[in-house]
Amino acid sequence: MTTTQAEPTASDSGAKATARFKADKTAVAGTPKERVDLLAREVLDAVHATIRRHNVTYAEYNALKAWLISVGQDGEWPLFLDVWVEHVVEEVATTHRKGNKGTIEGPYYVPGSPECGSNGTIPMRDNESGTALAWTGRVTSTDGSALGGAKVELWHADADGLYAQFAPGLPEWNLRGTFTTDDEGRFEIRTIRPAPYQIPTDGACGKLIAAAGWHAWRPAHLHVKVSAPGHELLTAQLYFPGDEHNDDDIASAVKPELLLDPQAGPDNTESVSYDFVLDPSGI
Ligand code: MBD
Ligand code: FE
Repeated sequence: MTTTQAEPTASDSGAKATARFKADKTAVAGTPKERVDLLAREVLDAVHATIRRHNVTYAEYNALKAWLISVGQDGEWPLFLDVWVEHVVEEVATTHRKGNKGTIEGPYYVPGSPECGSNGTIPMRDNESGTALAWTGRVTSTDGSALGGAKVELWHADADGLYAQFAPGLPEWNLRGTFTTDDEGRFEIRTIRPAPYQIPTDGACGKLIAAAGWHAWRPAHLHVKVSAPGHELLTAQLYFPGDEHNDDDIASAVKPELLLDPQAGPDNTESVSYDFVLDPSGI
């Protein structure tokens, strides 16, 4: 299979993220009326204050209305929210943690990726391009005890910045796998280094980026979900030192604790060590 495919489009990556979200998550019924009242009112108050402070015109109001309509039509609400809002939700949800820092999930997680054991290679094409990356690590609890049987779900873009199941032309589970730690909590993963990632620019989010003069880049990143019985699920991303977008990630999801320290090996290979510490749940 060839890796040279059309650029990911809004109707592919963005809208597919909407379908994925609907398949996995449903709106929670039963949010207390007082809470909805409080939050909706404060968000509207903030909008009103911005309009007054900057004398927003009818032309600008109609531009906003047209743009909001197009976000839905392009299926880009998950993309919009995960890029510009989720990082603050993640921040307030995890302030109590003593273990690993996490960061946002983003729009491209798919549950149920193939099992790869404690020492394995993530599903990839025979001719997968990119630097080979060998990652060893260990999952422990905050008290230092090993977490055997912990799951490390890994998903990431390929060397062209494309995600399987969202961009066209990739095998279903390409660069998506579930690893399970051994009795000492250890895992060994072989994958490739992903490329920096540009969010789709041909839909509503791209229109906002262009209209505001922003850029569309995220630094290269590996997504993980790490889970073990009796522990809080850790959702994180790992980054590579020196990436020009580590300091201006459009999704504001980089933290210094999430930077890898890969060591170059022979023949376009790298090795890296990165461990996870999970917080016990229910405290
Ligand atoms: C991504 O790959 C991503 O991680 C986020 C947060 C938003 C868009 C695309
Ligand atoms: Fe991503």
